[in-house]
Amino acid sequence: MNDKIAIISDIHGNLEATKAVLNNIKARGIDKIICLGDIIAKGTHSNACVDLVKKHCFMVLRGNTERYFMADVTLNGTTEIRKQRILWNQGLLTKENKEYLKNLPFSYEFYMSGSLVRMFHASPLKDDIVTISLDSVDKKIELFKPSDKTMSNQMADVVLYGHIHQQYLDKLYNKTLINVGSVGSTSNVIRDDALDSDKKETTQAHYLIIEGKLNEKEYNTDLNFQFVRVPYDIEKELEDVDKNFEPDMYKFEITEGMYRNLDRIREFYKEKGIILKK
Ligand SMILES: [Mn+2]
Repeated sequence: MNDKIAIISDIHGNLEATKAVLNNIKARGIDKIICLGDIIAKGTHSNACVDLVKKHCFMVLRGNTERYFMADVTLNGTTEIRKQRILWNQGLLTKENKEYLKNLPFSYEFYMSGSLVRMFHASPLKDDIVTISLDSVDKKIELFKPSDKTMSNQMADVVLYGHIHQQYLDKLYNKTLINVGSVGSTSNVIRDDALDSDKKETTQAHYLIIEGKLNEKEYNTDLNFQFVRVPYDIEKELEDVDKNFEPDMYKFEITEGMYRNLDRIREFYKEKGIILKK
C-alpha cells in the first residue's frame, strides 16, 4: 500500500476554502497533511484557519506572512500602513496562535519511493524569494540545493513549494519541481479575456497529493503527484468582508483569482521579457 500525503499552502485566512479542502482530503481517505505556510493575512478568518491547520496537519512550515505579521511593529523602517496591517492581522489571532506561528519550522523533508522530497514556503534560503514557472533553469536549480535551514545537506530530488499561488510542475536534471498552489488565494497572472478558460479555475482552492512509499530510500517503487482543484463557497467567505483591512482588494483577489498588485506583477514579468495585457 502506498502512502498519500496532502500538501496544502497559502490559506491566507480563507476559512471556506480551507474547510472545502480538508473535506476533500478526508473524502479521499487521506489522513496525513502538511501545510507550507501563509496561513494568515488577507482574509478575516485567520484564527479559525490556524486552529484547523493545527488540528489536521502533522507538519506546518512558516511562510513569509507568518514572519511579516508576527513582527514587532516598533521595528525601524515600518511604514504607517504596514504597521496598521500588522496590527490588524495580529488582532485577529489569539495569543496562543500568535506564539504558535512564531515558532513554526522553515523546512521539512522525507524520502518517498527513493526520492528525497524537500518542502519549504518559497526557497531553501528565504521565505519570500519568488521563483515562477517561467524562470530560468539556473534559478530553478537553486531550489534543490540544501541550505543551513534545510534538514539535510543533500540536493533534493523533488521540491514542493508554495508562495506564488499558482500550481505548476517542471522537470530538470532528473528532478521534479512542483508548486502546490494556494488554498485560499489562487491566482494566475497570465490572463487575457480572449484566451482565458473558465474563471473558476482560479477561484477555487488548489492543493497537491503526493503518493508513494514514505521513508523508502529504494528507488523501485512508484511515486505519484496529483493536482487537486476544489470548489468552495466564496459568497459565504465574503459575508463579513466589510471587516477586512482592505475589503475591496480582498474581494477582487478571491472573486477574480488575480493578485491585487497588478502593476508590480507587470513589472516583474516585463523583466523576463513578458508583456502582460491590461
Ligand atoms: Mn502566500
